[in-house]
Amino acid sequence: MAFADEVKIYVKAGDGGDGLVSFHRERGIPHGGPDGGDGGDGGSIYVVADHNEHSLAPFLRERSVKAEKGEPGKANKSTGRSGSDRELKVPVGTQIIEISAEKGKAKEYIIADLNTDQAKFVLARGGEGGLGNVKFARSTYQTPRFAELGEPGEEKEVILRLKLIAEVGIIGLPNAGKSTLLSVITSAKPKIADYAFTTLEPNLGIVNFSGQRFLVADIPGIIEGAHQGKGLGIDFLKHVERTKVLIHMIDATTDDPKNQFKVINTELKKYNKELAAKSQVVVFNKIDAVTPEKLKAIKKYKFKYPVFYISAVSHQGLNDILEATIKQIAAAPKDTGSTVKVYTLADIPSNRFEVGKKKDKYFVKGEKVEKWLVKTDVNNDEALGRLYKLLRRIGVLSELGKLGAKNGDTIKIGQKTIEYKEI
Ligand SMILES: Nc1nc2c(ncn2[C@@H]2O[C@H](COP(=O)(O)OP(=O)(O)OP(=O)(O)O)[C@@H](O)[C@H]2O)c(=O)[nH]1
Ligand SMILES: [Mg+2]
Repeated sequence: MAFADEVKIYVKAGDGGDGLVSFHRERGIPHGGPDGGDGGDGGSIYVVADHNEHSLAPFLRERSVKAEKGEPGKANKSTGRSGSDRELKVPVGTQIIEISAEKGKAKEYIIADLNTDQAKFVLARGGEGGLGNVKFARSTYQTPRFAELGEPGEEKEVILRLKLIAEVGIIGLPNAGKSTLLSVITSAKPKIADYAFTTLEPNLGIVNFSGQRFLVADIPGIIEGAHQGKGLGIDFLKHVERTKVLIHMIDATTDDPKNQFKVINTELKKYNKELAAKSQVVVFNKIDAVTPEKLKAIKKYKFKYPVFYISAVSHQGLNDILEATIKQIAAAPKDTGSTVKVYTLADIPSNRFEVGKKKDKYFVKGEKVEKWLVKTDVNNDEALGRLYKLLRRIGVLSELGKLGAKNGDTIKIGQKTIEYKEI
Protein backbone atom coordinates (compact mmCIF):
# COMPACT_ATOMS: atom_id res chain seq x y z
CA MET A 1 0.00 0.00 0.00
CA ALA A 2 1.47 3.22 -1.00
CA PHE A 3 1.08 6.53 0.66
CA ALA A 4 1.72 9.09 -2.00
CA ASP A 5 3.20 12.42 -1.41
CA GLU A 6 4.59 14.40 -4.27
CA VAL A 7 6.38 17.57 -5.14
CA LYS A 8 7.72 19.09 -8.34
CA ILE A 9 11.18 20.60 -8.12
CA TYR A 10 13.56 22.41 -10.43
CA VAL A 11 17.23 21.50 -10.20
CA LYS A 12 20.21 23.23 -11.69
CA ALA A 13 23.68 21.81 -11.29
CA GLY A 14 26.59 24.25 -11.09
CA ASP A 15 28.10 25.59 -14.30
CA GLY A 16 31.75 24.85 -14.84
CA GLY A 17 34.04 27.82 -14.22
CA ASP A 18 35.54 29.53 -17.27
CA GLY A 19 39.14 28.94 -18.22
CA LEU A 20 41.40 31.97 -17.81
CA VAL A 21 43.43 33.87 -20.41
CA SER A 22 46.56 35.09 -18.67
CA PHE A 23 50.28 35.44 -19.32
CA HIS A 24 53.07 34.95 -16.87
CA ARG A 25 54.51 38.20 -15.51
CA GLU A 26 57.80 38.56 -13.77
CA ARG A 27 60.27 41.37 -13.56
CA GLY A 28 62.95 40.87 -16.16
CA ILE A 29 60.81 38.47 -18.25
CA PRO A 30 58.96 40.73 -20.68
CA HIS A 31 57.00 38.11 -22.59
CA GLY A 32 56.00 35.37 -20.18
CA GLY A 33 54.16 32.36 -21.55
CA PRO A 34 50.46 31.63 -21.07
CA ASP A 35 49.56 30.65 -17.51
CA GLY A 36 45.73 30.83 -17.36
CA GLY A 37 44.37 27.89 -15.37
CA ASP A 38 41.26 25.78 -15.95
CA GLY A 39 37.89 26.61 -14.44
CA GLY A 40 36.68 24.38 -11.61
CA ASP A 41 33.90 21.86 -12.24
CA GLY A 42 30.36 22.79 -11.23
CA GLY A 43 28.72 20.93 -8.34
CA SER A 44 26.33 18.07 -9.14
CA ILE A 45 23.00 17.35 -7.49
CA TYR A 46 22.47 13.88 -6.08
CA VAL A 47 19.41 12.32 -4.51
CA VAL A 48 19.99 9.83 -1.71
CA ALA A 49 17.37 7.64 -0.04
CA ASP A 50 17.72 7.72 3.73
CA HIS A 51 15.70 5.72 6.22
CA ASN A 52 15.67 8.68 8.63
CA GLU A 53 13.61 10.75 6.20
CA HIS A 54 9.87 10.32 6.23
CA SER A 55 8.41 12.96 3.98
CA LEU A 56 9.09 15.16 1.01
CA ALA A 57 7.89 18.19 2.95
CA PRO A 58 11.35 19.89 2.96
CA PHE A 59 11.02 20.29 -0.81
CA LEU A 60 7.82 22.27 -0.43
CA ARG A 61 10.04 24.99 1.07
CA GLU A 62 12.90 24.54 -1.38
CA ARG A 63 11.42 23.85 -4.78
CA SER A 64 14.38 25.15 -6.66
CA VAL A 65 17.67 23.46 -5.89
CA LYS A 66 20.95 24.76 -7.25
CA ALA A 67 24.47 23.50 -6.86
CA GLU A 68 27.48 25.79 -6.73
CA LYS A 69 29.35 26.94 -9.81
CA GLY A 70 32.99 26.16 -10.38
CA GLU A 71 35.32 29.13 -9.93
CA PRO A 72 37.11 30.55 -12.95
CA GLY A 73 40.69 29.50 -13.60
CA LYS A 74 43.46 31.53 -12.00
CA ALA A 75 46.87 32.81 -13.05
CA ASN A 76 49.92 30.65 -12.44
CA LYS A 77 48.16 27.69 -14.07
CA SER A 78 45.92 27.27 -11.02
CA THR A 79 42.60 25.54 -11.44
CA GLY A 80 39.56 27.29 -9.97
CA ARG A 81 37.86 25.68 -7.01
CA SER A 82 35.14 23.17 -7.91
CA GLY A 83 31.58 23.92 -6.81
CA SER A 84 30.29 21.78 -3.94
CA ASP A 85 27.86 18.99 -4.74
CA ARG A 86 24.40 18.97 -3.22
CA GLU A 87 22.91 15.84 -1.74
CA LEU A 88 19.15 15.78 -1.38
CA LYS A 89 17.95 13.31 1.20
CA VAL A 90 14.62 11.69 0.50
CA PRO A 91 12.67 8.89 2.17
CA VAL A 92 13.27 5.33 1.02
CA GLY A 93 10.56 4.65 -1.57
CA THR A 94 10.95 7.94 -3.44
CA GLN A 95 10.62 7.81 -7.19
CA ILE A 96 12.00 10.48 -9.50
CA ILE A 97 9.84 11.22 -12.49
CA GLU A 98 10.47 13.21 -15.62
CA ILE A 99 7.59 14.44 -17.68
CA SER A 100 8.02 14.44 -21.40
CA ALA A 101 5.51 15.19 -24.10
CA GLU A 102 4.91 12.45 -26.62
CA LYS A 103 2.61 13.24 -29.55
CA GLY A 104 1.36 16.24 -27.64
CA LYS A 105 0.53 14.25 -24.54
CA ALA A 106 2.47 14.58 -21.28
CA LYS A 107 3.81 11.25 -20.16
CA GLU A 108 5.57 10.31 -16.95
CA TYR A 109 8.90 8.49 -16.97
CA ILE A 110 10.28 7.08 -13.76
CA ILE A 111 14.01 7.73 -13.99
CA ALA A 112 14.89 6.43 -10.52
CA ASP A 113 13.17 4.23 -7.94
CA LEU A 114 15.09 4.74 -4.70
CA ASN A 115 13.67 1.85 -2.77
CA THR A 116 16.66 0.86 -0.65
CA ASP A 117 18.43 2.78 2.08
CA GLN A 118 21.36 4.88 0.76
CA ALA A 119 20.41 4.32 -2.90
CA LYS A 120 21.95 7.25 -4.77
CA PHE A 121 21.08 8.87 -8.09
CA VAL A 122 22.77 11.68 -10.05
CA LEU A 123 19.90 14.01 -10.77
CA ALA A 124 21.84 16.83 -12.43
CA ARG A 125 25.47 16.69 -13.44
CA GLY A 126 27.69 19.71 -12.86
CA GLY A 127 29.35 21.31 -15.89
CA GLU A 128 33.04 20.71 -16.57
CA GLY A 129 35.37 23.62 -16.07
CA GLY A 130 36.69 25.29 -19.22
CA LEU A 131 40.36 24.91 -20.16
CA GLY A 132 42.67 27.82 -19.44
CA ASN A 133 44.81 29.32 -22.21
CA VAL A 134 47.87 27.43 -21.01
CA LYS A 135 46.24 24.25 -22.39
CA PHE A 136 46.08 25.76 -25.87
CA ALA A 137 49.77 26.61 -26.20
CA ARG A 138 51.59 24.73 -28.99
CA SER A 139 55.20 24.97 -30.11
CA THR A 140 53.94 26.74 -33.20
CA TYR A 141 51.45 28.88 -31.33
CA GLN A 142 52.75 30.11 -28.05
CA THR A 143 50.45 32.97 -27.14
CA PRO A 144 46.88 31.70 -27.18
CA ARG A 145 44.64 34.64 -26.37
CA PHE A 146 41.59 32.51 -25.68
CA ALA A 147 40.33 30.02 -23.15
CA GLU A 148 37.28 27.80 -22.95
CA LEU A 149 34.07 28.74 -21.22
CA GLY A 150 32.79 26.35 -18.58
CA GLU A 151 30.16 23.83 -19.55
CA PRO A 152 26.65 24.64 -18.28
CA GLY A 153 25.39 22.43 -15.45
CA GLU A 154 22.42 20.22 -16.27
CA GLU A 155 19.03 21.60 -15.37
CA LYS A 156 15.62 19.98 -15.31
CA GLU A 157 12.27 19.81 -13.66
CA VAL A 158 11.28 16.55 -12.00
CA ILE A 159 8.61 15.15 -9.76
CA LEU A 160 9.61 13.48 -6.52
CA ARG A 161 6.94 10.98 -5.58
CA LEU A 162 6.99 9.10 -2.34
CA LYS A 163 5.60 5.61 -2.35
CA LEU A 164 6.06 4.46 1.20
CA ILE A 165 5.84 0.75 1.40
CA ALA A 166 3.86 -0.51 4.37
CA GLU A 167 5.99 -2.87 6.41
CA VAL A 168 3.03 -4.27 8.28
CA GLY A 169 -0.46 -5.24 7.13
CA ILE A 170 -3.45 -5.85 9.40
CA ILE A 171 -5.67 -8.62 8.09
CA GLY A 172 -8.70 -10.49 9.37
CA LEU A 173 -12.44 -11.04 9.03
CA PRO A 174 -14.75 -8.03 9.00
CA ASN A 175 -15.43 -6.49 12.42
CA ALA A 176 -12.36 -8.05 14.07
CA GLY A 177 -11.20 -4.61 15.17
CA LYS A 178 -8.49 -4.00 12.56
CA SER A 179 -9.27 -0.32 12.09
CA THR A 180 -9.61 0.10 15.85
CA LEU A 181 -6.11 -1.32 16.29
CA LEU A 182 -4.71 1.04 13.64
CA SER A 183 -6.40 3.97 15.39
CA VAL A 184 -4.79 3.16 18.74
CA ILE A 185 -1.25 2.42 17.55
CA THR A 186 -0.98 5.29 15.03
CA SER A 187 -2.51 8.74 14.66
CA ALA A 188 -4.68 7.56 11.77
CA LYS A 189 -8.44 8.14 12.16
CA PRO A 190 -10.12 5.38 10.18
CA LYS A 191 -13.87 4.82 10.24
CA ILE A 192 -14.83 2.27 12.90
CA ALA A 193 -18.29 0.74 13.24
CA ASP A 194 -20.08 -2.31 14.47
CA TYR A 195 -20.91 -3.82 11.10
CA ALA A 196 -19.02 -5.79 8.48
CA PHE A 197 -17.18 -3.97 5.68
CA THR A 198 -16.81 -0.64 7.43
CA THR A 199 -13.44 -0.20 5.78
CA LEU A 200 -13.77 0.06 2.01
CA GLU A 201 -10.32 1.37 1.14
CA PRO A 202 -7.03 0.62 2.89
CA ASN A 203 -6.04 2.97 5.73
CA LEU A 204 -2.48 3.81 6.61
CA GLY A 205 -0.72 5.00 9.71
CA ILE A 206 2.79 5.32 11.01
CA VAL A 207 3.73 3.59 14.27
CA ASN A 208 6.35 5.30 16.43
CA PHE A 209 7.36 2.88 19.13
CA SER A 210 10.53 2.49 21.17
CA GLY A 211 12.64 4.39 18.69
CA GLN A 212 11.26 2.53 15.66
CA ARG A 213 8.97 3.79 12.94
CA PHE A 214 7.02 1.73 10.50
CA LEU A 215 4.08 2.10 8.18
CA VAL A 216 0.98 -0.03 8.81
CA ALA A 217 -1.82 -0.72 6.36
CA ASP A 218 -5.30 -1.72 7.57
CA ILE A 219 -7.20 -3.36 4.75
CA PRO A 220 -10.90 -4.19 4.33
CA GLY A 221 -12.15 -7.41 5.90
CA ILE A 222 -11.86 -10.67 4.02
CA ILE A 223 -14.41 -13.49 4.19
CA GLU A 224 -14.53 -17.12 3.15
CA GLY A 225 -14.75 -17.26 -0.64
CA ALA A 226 -13.24 -13.78 -1.06
CA HIS A 227 -11.03 -15.22 -3.80
CA GLN A 228 -14.24 -15.95 -5.72
CA GLY A 229 -15.37 -12.39 -5.24
CA LYS A 230 -17.41 -12.84 -2.04
CA GLY A 231 -17.67 -9.81 0.23
CA LEU A 232 -15.38 -7.10 -1.06
CA GLY A 233 -13.23 -9.70 -2.77
CA ILE A 234 -9.56 -10.31 -2.37
CA ASP A 235 -8.02 -7.54 -4.45
CA PHE A 236 -7.09 -5.56 -1.38
CA LEU A 237 -4.46 -8.14 -0.57
CA LYS A 238 -2.28 -6.51 -3.23
CA HIS A 239 -1.83 -3.66 -0.76
CA VAL A 240 -0.14 -5.94 1.72
CA GLU A 241 1.86 -7.94 -0.81
CA ARG A 242 5.05 -6.00 -0.14
CA THR A 243 4.73 -5.94 3.66
CA LYS A 244 7.11 -7.84 5.89
CA VAL A 245 4.71 -8.86 8.63
CA LEU A 246 0.97 -9.49 8.84
CA ILE A 247 -0.93 -8.77 12.05
CA HIS A 248 -3.72 -11.31 11.90
CA MET A 249 -6.67 -10.15 14.00
CA ILE A 250 -9.33 -12.49 15.34
CA ASP A 251 -12.48 -11.44 17.17
CA ALA A 252 -12.33 -13.43 20.42
CA THR A 253 -16.06 -13.00 21.00
CA THR A 254 -17.05 -15.08 17.98
CA ASP A 255 -18.13 -18.72 18.24
CA ASP A 256 -15.20 -20.45 16.58
CA PRO A 257 -12.21 -18.09 16.63
CA LYS A 258 -9.70 -20.73 15.57
CA ASN A 259 -11.66 -21.51 12.43
CA GLN A 260 -11.64 -17.81 11.50
CA PHE A 261 -7.88 -17.93 11.48
CA LYS A 262 -7.98 -20.87 9.05
CA VAL A 263 -10.47 -19.15 6.77
CA ILE A 264 -8.20 -16.14 6.34
CA ASN A 265 -5.09 -18.22 5.75
CA THR A 266 -6.89 -20.26 3.11
CA GLU A 267 -7.83 -17.06 1.30
CA LEU A 268 -4.23 -15.84 1.53
CA LYS A 269 -3.01 -19.05 -0.07
CA LYS A 270 -5.55 -18.77 -2.85
CA TYR A 271 -4.31 -15.27 -3.56
CA ASN A 272 -0.59 -15.84 -3.49
CA LYS A 273 1.63 -18.44 -1.82
CA GLU A 274 4.29 -15.88 -0.93
CA LEU A 275 1.75 -13.80 0.93
CA ALA A 276 0.63 -16.88 2.85
CA ALA A 277 4.26 -17.57 3.75
CA LYS A 278 4.84 -14.18 5.37
CA SER A 279 5.38 -14.13 9.09
CA GLN A 280 2.33 -13.31 11.18
CA VAL A 281 1.53 -11.97 14.61
CA VAL A 282 -1.73 -13.53 15.77
CA VAL A 283 -3.92 -11.24 17.83
CA PHE A 284 -7.12 -12.22 19.65
CA ASN A 285 -9.00 -8.96 20.15
CA LYS A 286 -11.92 -7.88 22.34
CA ILE A 287 -10.84 -9.89 25.41
CA ASP A 288 -12.64 -7.25 27.51
CA ALA A 289 -15.86 -8.76 26.20
CA VAL A 290 -15.28 -12.48 26.75
CA THR A 291 -15.82 -14.58 29.86
CA PRO A 292 -12.73 -15.86 31.71
CA GLU A 293 -13.73 -19.41 30.68
CA LYS A 294 -13.79 -18.51 27.01
CA LEU A 295 -10.44 -16.74 27.30
CA LYS A 296 -8.99 -19.85 28.94
CA ALA A 297 -10.25 -22.00 26.07
CA ILE A 298 -8.82 -19.61 23.50
CA LYS A 299 -5.44 -19.60 25.19
CA LYS A 300 -5.23 -23.35 24.61
CA TYR A 301 -5.07 -22.90 20.84
CA LYS A 302 -1.61 -23.48 19.42
CA PHE A 303 -0.12 -21.49 16.55
CA LYS A 304 3.17 -21.49 14.72
CA TYR A 305 3.28 -17.71 15.22
CA PRO A 306 3.49 -15.54 18.35
CA VAL A 307 -0.01 -15.05 19.82
CA PHE A 308 -1.41 -12.15 21.86
CA TYR A 309 -4.68 -11.48 23.66
CA ILE A 310 -5.66 -7.84 23.63
CA SER A 311 -8.38 -5.28 23.87
CA ALA A 312 -7.87 -2.59 21.27
CA VAL A 313 -10.59 -0.32 22.67
CA SER A 314 -9.14 -0.37 26.18
CA HIS A 315 -5.54 -0.25 24.94
CA GLN A 316 -4.66 -3.51 26.62
CA GLY A 317 -1.71 -5.55 25.35
CA LEU A 318 -0.70 -3.10 22.62
CA ASN A 319 2.98 -2.83 23.57
CA ASP A 320 3.41 -6.59 23.40
CA ILE A 321 2.11 -6.73 19.83
CA LEU A 322 4.31 -3.83 18.76
CA GLU A 323 7.41 -5.43 20.27
CA ALA A 324 6.69 -8.73 18.56
CA THR A 325 6.01 -6.95 15.27
CA ILE A 326 9.31 -5.06 15.42
CA LYS A 327 11.14 -8.34 16.03
CA GLN A 328 9.44 -9.93 13.05
CA ILE A 329 10.23 -6.94 10.82
CA ALA A 330 13.90 -7.23 11.77
CA ALA A 331 13.87 -10.96 11.01
CA ALA A 332 12.11 -10.58 7.64
CA PRO A 333 14.07 -10.84 4.39
CA LYS A 334 15.49 -7.39 3.53
CA ASP A 335 14.48 -6.53 0.02
CA THR A 336 10.91 -6.57 -1.18
CA GLY A 337 12.22 -5.87 -4.66
CA SER A 338 11.27 -3.27 -7.20
CA THR A 339 8.81 -4.11 -9.92
CA VAL A 340 8.70 -0.62 -11.35
CA LYS A 341 10.03 0.03 -14.83
CA VAL A 342 12.84 2.55 -14.60
CA TYR A 343 13.75 4.53 -17.72
CA THR A 344 17.16 5.82 -18.64
CA LEU A 345 17.43 9.38 -19.87
CA ALA A 346 17.82 8.16 -23.42
CA ASP A 347 14.37 6.54 -23.27
CA ILE A 348 12.71 9.90 -22.75
CA PRO A 349 11.47 11.26 -26.08
CA SER A 350 12.66 14.84 -25.57
CA ASN A 351 16.19 13.57 -24.95
CA ARG A 352 16.21 11.23 -27.93
CA PHE A 353 18.04 12.16 -31.06
CA GLU A 354 18.63 10.62 -34.40
CA VAL A 355 21.66 11.11 -36.63
CA GLY A 356 21.78 10.33 -40.32
CA LYS A 357 23.30 11.10 -43.67
CA LYS A 358 21.38 12.27 -46.72
CA LYS A 359 23.13 13.01 -50.03
CA ASP A 360 26.52 13.42 -48.32
CA LYS A 361 25.04 15.75 -45.70
CA TYR A 362 24.79 14.81 -42.08
CA PHE A 363 21.77 15.71 -39.98
CA VAL A 364 20.67 15.46 -36.37
CA LYS A 365 17.04 15.41 -35.29
CA GLY A 366 15.80 15.63 -31.72
CA GLU A 367 13.71 17.92 -29.57
CA LYS A 368 16.39 18.87 -27.05
CA VAL A 369 19.23 19.18 -29.55
CA GLU A 370 17.17 21.36 -31.88
CA LYS A 371 16.22 23.60 -28.95
CA TRP A 372 19.88 24.07 -28.08
CA LEU A 373 20.62 25.14 -31.63
CA VAL A 374 17.81 27.68 -31.60
CA LYS A 375 19.32 29.20 -28.46
CA THR A 376 22.89 29.24 -29.76
CA ASP A 377 24.38 32.11 -31.68
CA VAL A 378 26.46 30.01 -34.07
CA ASN A 379 28.57 33.04 -35.06
CA ASN A 380 29.81 33.44 -31.52
CA ASP A 381 32.77 31.16 -30.90
CA GLU A 382 32.24 30.95 -27.17
CA ALA A 383 28.58 30.06 -27.52
CA LEU A 384 29.51 27.52 -30.16
CA GLY A 385 32.14 26.05 -27.84
CA ARG A 386 29.47 25.42 -25.22
CA LEU A 387 27.21 23.84 -27.79
CA TYR A 388 29.91 21.36 -28.83
CA LYS A 389 30.36 20.38 -25.20
CA LEU A 390 26.65 19.66 -24.82
CA LEU A 391 26.60 17.71 -28.08
CA ARG A 392 29.56 15.70 -26.91
CA ARG A 393 27.93 15.00 -23.54
CA ILE A 394 24.80 13.44 -24.94
CA GLY A 395 26.70 11.47 -27.56
CA VAL A 396 25.70 13.33 -30.74
CA LEU A 397 29.30 13.88 -31.86
CA SER A 398 30.34 10.28 -31.35
CA GLU A 399 27.28 9.01 -33.26
CA LEU A 400 28.12 11.34 -36.16
CA GLY A 401 31.71 10.14 -35.99
CA LYS A 402 30.50 6.54 -36.37
CA LEU A 403 28.68 7.56 -39.53
CA GLY A 404 31.98 8.84 -40.89
CA ALA A 405 31.72 12.59 -40.21
CA LYS A 406 35.09 14.35 -40.44
CA ASN A 407 36.27 17.74 -39.20
CA GLY A 408 34.64 20.52 -41.18
CA ASP A 409 31.73 18.44 -42.55
CA THR A 410 28.39 20.20 -42.52
CA ILE A 411 25.87 19.06 -39.96
CA LYS A 412 22.28 20.17 -40.22
CA ILE A 413 20.43 20.41 -36.94
CA GLY A 414 16.85 21.68 -37.23
CA GLN A 415 17.04 24.78 -39.42
CA LYS A 416 20.68 25.55 -38.60
CA THR A 417 24.00 24.12 -39.66
CA ILE A 418 27.28 23.75 -37.83
CA GLU A 419 30.57 22.16 -38.72
CA TYR A 420 31.51 18.76 -37.40
CA LYS A 421 34.32 18.84 -34.87
CA GLU A 422 36.12 15.76 -33.68
CA ILE A 423 36.10 15.32 -29.93
N1 LIG B 1 -15.47 -4.79 23.07
C1 LIG B 1 -14.60 -4.48 22.16
N2 LIG B 1 -15.01 -4.01 20.96
C2 LIG B 1 -14.07 -3.70 20.03
C3 LIG B 1 -12.69 -3.84 20.29
N3 LIG B 1 -12.03 -3.45 19.19
C4 LIG B 1 -12.96 -3.09 18.27
N4 LIG B 1 -14.19 -3.22 18.78
C5 LIG B 1 -15.46 -2.92 18.11
O1 LIG B 1 -15.64 -3.79 17.02
C6 LIG B 1 -16.35 -3.13 15.97
C7 LIG B 1 -15.57 -3.29 14.69
O2 LIG B 1 -14.36 -2.56 14.78
P1 LIG B 1 -13.54 -2.10 13.51
O3 LIG B 1 -12.25 -1.60 14.02
O4 LIG B 1 -14.35 -1.22 12.65
O5 LIG B 1 -13.33 -3.51 12.81
P2 LIG B 1 -12.63 -3.86 11.42
O6 LIG B 1 -11.93 -5.14 11.60
O7 LIG B 1 -11.85 -2.72 10.95
O8 LIG B 1 -13.88 -4.08 10.49
P3 LIG B 1 -14.02 -3.97 8.89
O9 LIG B 1 -13.41 -2.69 8.49
O10 LIG B 1 -15.48 -3.99 8.62
O11 LIG B 1 -13.33 -5.15 8.34
C8 LIG B 1 -16.51 -1.69 16.43
O12 LIG B 1 -17.80 -1.52 16.95
C9 LIG B 1 -15.47 -1.53 17.50
O13 LIG B 1 -15.80 -0.56 18.45
C10 LIG B 1 -12.30 -4.33 21.58
O14 LIG B 1 -11.12 -4.46 21.91
N5 LIG B 1 -13.28 -4.63 22.46
MG1 LIG C 1 -11.96 -1.59 9.32
